[in-house]
Amino acid sequence: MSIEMAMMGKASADDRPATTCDDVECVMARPASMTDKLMHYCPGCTHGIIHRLVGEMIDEFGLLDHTVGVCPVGCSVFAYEYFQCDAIEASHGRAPAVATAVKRTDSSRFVFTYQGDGDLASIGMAETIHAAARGERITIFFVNNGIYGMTGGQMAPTSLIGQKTTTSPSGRIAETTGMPIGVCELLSSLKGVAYLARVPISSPKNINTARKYMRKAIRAQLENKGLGLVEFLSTCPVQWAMSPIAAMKHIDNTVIKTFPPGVFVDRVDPVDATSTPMPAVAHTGAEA
Ligand SMILES: Cc1ncc(C[n+]2csc(CCOP(=O)(O)OP(=O)(O)O)c2C)c(N)n1
Ligand code: SF4
Ligand SMILES: [Mg+2]
Repeated sequence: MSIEMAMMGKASADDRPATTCDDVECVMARPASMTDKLMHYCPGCTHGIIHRLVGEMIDEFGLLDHTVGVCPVGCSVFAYEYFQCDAIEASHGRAPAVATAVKRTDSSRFVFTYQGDGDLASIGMAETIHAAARGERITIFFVNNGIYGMTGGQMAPTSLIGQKTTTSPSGRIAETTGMPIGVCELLSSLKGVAYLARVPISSPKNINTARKYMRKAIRAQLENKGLGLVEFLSTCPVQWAMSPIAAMKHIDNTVIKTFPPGVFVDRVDPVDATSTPMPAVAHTGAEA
């Protein structure tokens, strides 16, 4: 079945798991594209929220039978356990290369990668840039929590100046370790990118904005326009040594100063179809 046909047969509420509560109205259920496996993430970690958003999107576009997820190394290494779709585990940083192979082998598949910042912006930077430059028809969900969560809180390319990590115990210093890498800023000059946006996962309003951005990034692939990437400004309360609530506030009060949210590239719905490439301007992330 083609992706177009799959999209016509969108998953409905009837496809969702039945609730066990007969005497209450079910207003929210697990997306049909997700398993009932208990997640292993720490309290306050936004990986779980982003997983749910991915599941919602697969349901919304009716893509479950056509999706291949490419999972990373990092805290989300077991992401394949949480989705009902087919999935492949890539070596650290290699997810865009694996996704390229899957998509080129069977272009009827919807192919996404789910990657942390150590995975995507450090060891996998070459794969990321070249997949974007080639305009691969893949969708990347990029979880920027500013740290190597899984391996004990080492500095990532996205760690903030002054951020204390296990490899920068006095705080990151620009003179010796450089400035944080803005992945959206970096990729926005590449013509193969069809959609690029960054959103904080810090409030229900911003999560709604994330849904809007994810729809566009998915359409970039389904409409054969190029690579789509959404960067999620995410928490790691454990390695940041913060409470879950303080970690959320930290995103809004501090992280967004280094990583301004917004849409960087939109060739999916260009404002002016005759003006390509789109200027790489970050709009405010406050728009809903
Ligand atoms: C080739 C290779 N180098 C290093 C590692 C060790 N390693 C595993 S996860 C990880 C960091 C993951 O950080 P990130 O991608 O930001 O994910 P997070 O845990 O923060 O979600 C590292 C360095 C590895 N598994 N393979
Ligand atoms: S170490 Fe950080 S990124 Fe990993 S699961 Fe815990 S809170 Fe999430
Ligand atoms: Mg990380």
